[in-house]
Amino acid sequence: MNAQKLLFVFAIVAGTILCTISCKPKNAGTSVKGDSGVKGYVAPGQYDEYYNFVSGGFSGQMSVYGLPSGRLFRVIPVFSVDPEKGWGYSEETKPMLNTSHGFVPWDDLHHVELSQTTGEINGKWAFANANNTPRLARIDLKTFKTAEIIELPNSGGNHSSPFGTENSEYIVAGTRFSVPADYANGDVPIDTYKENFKGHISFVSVNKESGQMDIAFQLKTPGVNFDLARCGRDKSHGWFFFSCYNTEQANTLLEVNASQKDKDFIMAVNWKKAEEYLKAGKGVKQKVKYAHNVWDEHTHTATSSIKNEVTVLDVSELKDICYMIPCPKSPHGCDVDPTGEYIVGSGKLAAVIPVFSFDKLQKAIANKAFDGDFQGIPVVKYEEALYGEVKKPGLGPLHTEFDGKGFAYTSFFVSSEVVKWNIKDLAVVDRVPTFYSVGHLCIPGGNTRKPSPKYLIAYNKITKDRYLPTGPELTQSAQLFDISGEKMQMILDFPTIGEPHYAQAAPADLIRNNGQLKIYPIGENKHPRVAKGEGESKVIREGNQVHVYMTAVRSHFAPDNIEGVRMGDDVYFHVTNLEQDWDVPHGFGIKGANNAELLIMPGETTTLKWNPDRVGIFPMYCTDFCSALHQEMQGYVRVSPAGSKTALSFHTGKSAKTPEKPVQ
Ligand code: K7E
Ligand code: CUA
Repeated sequence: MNAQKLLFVFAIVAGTILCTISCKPKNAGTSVKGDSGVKGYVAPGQYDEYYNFVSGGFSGQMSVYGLPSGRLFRVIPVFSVDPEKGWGYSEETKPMLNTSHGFVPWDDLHHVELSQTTGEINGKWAFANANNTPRLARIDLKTFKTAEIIELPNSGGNHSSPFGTENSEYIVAGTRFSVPADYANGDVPIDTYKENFKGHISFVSVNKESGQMDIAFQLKTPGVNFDLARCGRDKSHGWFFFSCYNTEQANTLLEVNASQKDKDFIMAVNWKKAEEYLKAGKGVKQKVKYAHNVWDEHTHTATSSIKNEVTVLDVSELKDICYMIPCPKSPHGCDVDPTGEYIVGSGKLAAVIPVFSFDKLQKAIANKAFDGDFQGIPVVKYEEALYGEVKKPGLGPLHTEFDGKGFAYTSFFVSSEVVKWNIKDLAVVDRVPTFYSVGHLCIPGGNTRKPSPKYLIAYNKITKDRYLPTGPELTQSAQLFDISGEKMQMILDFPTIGEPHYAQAAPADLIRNNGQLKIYPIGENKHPRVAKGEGESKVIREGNQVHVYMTAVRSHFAPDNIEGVRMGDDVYFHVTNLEQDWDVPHGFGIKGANNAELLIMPGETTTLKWNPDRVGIFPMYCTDFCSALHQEMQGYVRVSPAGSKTALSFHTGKSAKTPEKPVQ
């Protein structure tokens, strides 16, 4: 079938499916059968079994749910500003969103990767990708805060990311858009894609103790679109597998032009070999520019530095790093089973799911069973790497997870279903509908050596008739299935934040016992503008900057009356929360601030910058209901005209006419 015909058939099938789901299916309301909903029930006061870390898509954030309840615990701000928590608004957090393009307050977060040791989740960190302005984030699971963000040079659309190796030696990030490298001349005609557009894959090292990231090296590849990736594990540890589409190297109307070939590729990368070349000095240092932003737990402050160099290995020159495995037809998901032997490619437009064998691939490479090359990269013969094909699995396969009991579960976007199949004989053994158009799946540990095969969650793009409508946009959703038996059984359905793509889950105890931080000890607060007690609170003027060293404790601020601020001043409220009890944040907001609130954790100092825009009295108050007298936790700032003689004064509890503290 030629490509156009196939696309046409695809469109008809997709159309038919959309028609059928536009009216409420007869059994949609009863898809949770009998008492199966009880399995998802977590009684009030009971803890969930798993933490579920879910990507927020175009919200740019990561959300944390409990499983099996589906209760939302927290939205962790990552790549987007979050006024609720002051993320990207406070002076301390602004540097986290710095890039070589300046402050970028939004991104598109698709994938979550939990750190691993010997192929098992270790509960330390969660990594996430920014698609739009290519970045990687590391979230510290002790604090549930974004601890680090590193920008990726030479990249566009950081989609094939972040995928980790078995010991989180590297978090790997492949570019979706190939583009002229940052170190090459980018002012070229767009239709010179084939010559001038290159792919770059970043291997970002992760310090085992601190988690600190660093771009160890990049692989320069021919221009294609890298879509998704997985590391090899166990026997295939040392390898990485990337799905590629647009191997046609089209630069316009990809819908048609990137669907020409019957097979695109899965690129197999021998990263241990790449490490050898790196050691042997085969890397070329290239001039680039990227931001590296790090959060300091002692100062509660981020710093951003711009780096200028990256080491690049060219895979068309260094012959034995990369191999192309043909894979039908615009593959999206690329997943490796818990044994490391089977590599599953999910061609969005393919009628089969090819399963490749790592052992066969190694033999094929040793025997040079190649079908020529793709711009210098050997193309392994399809049959020589193929273990077998899952026949007629469904329409539009996207992503596969594993249960560690010999079964794979693949999502089908077009036919809206999850299909369970046997990895050995490739027979489909079960299928269940999702409502509707499922993207990623998650089984806790489903990408590790040891999955826990109890639940599977499907993340759906379209919910149509499932929930109360909310204007032109309807919520996306997650659906929970019990997979402990032979047949999958839906037990819960809940809406999600933003658009969920990939998610991972970890046993609750693993995260709870990772040394979770409950408070920041005030004695260890190294913030340069901390006030460690009310006696240290003060207001000082440095030229046109006014620095307020403010403390917050139930239920007042010190100081809570400030006079002598003038038009044209930059006022910095450095608020230290003196509380040392778990879960007693205070908030801080002031009228007219072109900014957000602060939400200050116990023991922490956080800064809000404010430029008063008019003369008068400005109320400020605590935004987080902290005590019975929370509503009394408030104060005033008096703003006088520029050049006013009003002396700087401040206090809590005494008359403004007699400042209790000397003016500095
Ligand atoms: Cu399939 Cu961006 Cu992982 Cu979404 S991607 S579904
Ligand atoms: Cu402090 Cu409300």
